[in-house]
Amino acid sequence: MKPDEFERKMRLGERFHHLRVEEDCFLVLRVDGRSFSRFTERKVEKPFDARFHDWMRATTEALFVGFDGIYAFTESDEISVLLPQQTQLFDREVEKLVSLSASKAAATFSLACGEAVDFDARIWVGESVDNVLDYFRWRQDDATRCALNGWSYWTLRKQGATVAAATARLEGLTRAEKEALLAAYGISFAETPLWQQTGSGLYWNSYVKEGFDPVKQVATSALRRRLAWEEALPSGDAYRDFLRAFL
Ligand SMILES: Nc1nc2c(ncn2[C@@H]2O[C@H](COP(=O)(O)OP(=O)(O)OP(=O)(O)O)[C@@H](O)[C@H]2O)c(=O)[nH]1
Ligand SMILES: [Mg+2]
Repeated sequence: MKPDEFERKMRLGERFHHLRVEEDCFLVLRVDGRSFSRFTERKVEKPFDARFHDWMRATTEALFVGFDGIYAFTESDEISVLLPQQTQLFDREVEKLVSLSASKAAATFSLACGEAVDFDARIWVGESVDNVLDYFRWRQDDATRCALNGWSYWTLRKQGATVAAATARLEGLTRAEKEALLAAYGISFAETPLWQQTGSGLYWNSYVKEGFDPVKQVATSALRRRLAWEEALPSGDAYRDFLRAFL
């Protein structure tokens, strides 16, 4: 077999390499820590740990900058990064976007926490601004649900309940019932830190940098951007209004 023919035949096995995200669609990369229930149980404070949150923030920043995002959101062990609608990053190739975002997240988090961890990654595709607003509302709802579950579960465990007993006690409880359970132990869910309840957002903040040109002896000004965190995100419709500014 000629070398060219052999090369072509072998390339046929790279079946998914031609997959690309359609043009004009919004693209969100979402990474999620692998087996972090075990990792966090062994390594960090329950139900939430500020150090763990710092590691997630460092990972979010690395992804946001590395993939040139326009907005990023993190809650629990997951991160979503919204890319510009017209991004041509990696030619919009699915394999590149997924593998490199997982590897960037794993490398950054591992260096931050001092232990090797894994992240999985996926792509969410949205066709309209409304779609994207719904996406982030969806992930924020997940943050609230996970925070309430985490607080309820670890409150019971800290009172001496076994894994099975705490899980069984929470099975089928509504949101209001879980909040009532916490209240019975003197915890007001509404007063827990907002970054736990509604997640944290990262975006670019533009500002004017004033300077002085010593050659021309004139004052100068340049538009610069810096990273800005919002740790007290609004929720519901107010969150949609907040997000519209980035779209
Ligand atoms: N103790 C503690 N746990 C946290 C914190 N943030 C997230 N977690 C835990 O991280 C886990 C994330 O959930 P999942 O992603 O569904 O679980 P997972 O074990 O990572 O499973 P896979 O993602 O499917 O691999 C939950 O068990 C959370 O309670 C934190 O600040 N402290
Ligand atoms: Mg996970």
